[in-house]
Amino acid sequence: MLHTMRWFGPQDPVSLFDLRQAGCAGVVTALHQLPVGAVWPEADIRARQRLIEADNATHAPLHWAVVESLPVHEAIKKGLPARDAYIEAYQQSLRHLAACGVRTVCYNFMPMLDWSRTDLAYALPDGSRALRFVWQDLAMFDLCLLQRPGAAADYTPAVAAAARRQFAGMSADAAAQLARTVLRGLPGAEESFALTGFQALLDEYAAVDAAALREHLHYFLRAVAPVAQALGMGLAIHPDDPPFPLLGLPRVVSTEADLAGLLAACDVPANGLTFCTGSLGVRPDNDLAGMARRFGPRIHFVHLRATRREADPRTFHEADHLAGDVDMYAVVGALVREEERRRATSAAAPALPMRPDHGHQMLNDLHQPGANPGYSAIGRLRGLAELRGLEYGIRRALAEGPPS
Ligand code: DNO
Ligand code: MN
Repeated sequence: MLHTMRWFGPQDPVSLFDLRQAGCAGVVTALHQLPVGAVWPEADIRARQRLIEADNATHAPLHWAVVESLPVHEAIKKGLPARDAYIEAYQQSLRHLAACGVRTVCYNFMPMLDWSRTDLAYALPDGSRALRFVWQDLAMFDLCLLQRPGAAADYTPAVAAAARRQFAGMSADAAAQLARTVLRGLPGAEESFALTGFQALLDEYAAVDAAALREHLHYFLRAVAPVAQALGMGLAIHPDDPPFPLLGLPRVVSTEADLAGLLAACDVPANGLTFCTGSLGVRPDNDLAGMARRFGPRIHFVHLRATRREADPRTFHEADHLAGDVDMYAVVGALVREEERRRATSAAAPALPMRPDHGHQMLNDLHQPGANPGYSAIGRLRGLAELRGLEYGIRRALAEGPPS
């Protein structure tokens, strides 16, 4: 696989040399400075490429392997009349990226919120810190802070009662922190919100149920995937994170059936997946290794990360890369076999780009505030090192049989 990490651009406290030293050959980045919906000018894409390649003559070479993300405008998700202009802009950005040789594009189709957590510094037994999602904390935000009409129907009476009790004993600071964590938008999310006015934005989705959102996704795919196909690109939709509806907003990229449906909606190889094990793995009904096998040819990009489900329903934290609920041995095995299948078809088939999705805050990074939650250097370096070792072992065992 092509080993990559996400880089948030010149503002990222993690440097391109950090990525090199972690063993990356590819960089995953986006033009975060441009507003959602704008055409990405070719000159801006080339400028970012020059930054990435600036030290290539004298050091281990890096290249821009994957765009994450080319964000989809809310008008497209809502199916508004303005969507066609935004779709044209999207197609134009794809043309510009292809002209620069950047051919893999990750995006997601989650309404309003990108990935969501309720705790960004959950202490693990070894003293490192992880991202965590606690369903009862989301209920507390929803019922007590946002006070969304109709919210009570989304929680069991027991969860709702426990959330209200917990909220009654909570300090104003802790409540404000929870609201910031849910609304601020995590790294890579292009939008963040304030509590005031948030309900009005949610109301704009009142008419968009899961069936409508799915229809809007398929409409988008039928418009952009053929363009990507003609340009020799791979579009890679990122699954919902977490893979269930939040705050009354529908989510339609959560299950194997969802993925099969969106691939069938425009059945060209360019219409493909970001196979994010951490997102999909939160649902016990997602058979990850089987999905990696069944969707193999349509996987254009891989996020490897393990989540650990906790006792309370829908609650999980990000575990060590090889130690969560995800059977990483089986998943990486399926992906290595998929890569070999591609190479058998064409010797020039490019390596499948993968990144260690997130990592824990650990070692020196615990004392260095400022890194993006989930995206500090050392935890991701550890994750990548473990995953590279796993991949190496699987490859040798496949080629040579087990060691004697
Ligand atoms: C979560 C992360 C997300 C992801 C975006 C893709 O698993 O990988 O930030 O990058 O949702 O659009
Ligand atoms: Mn991911």
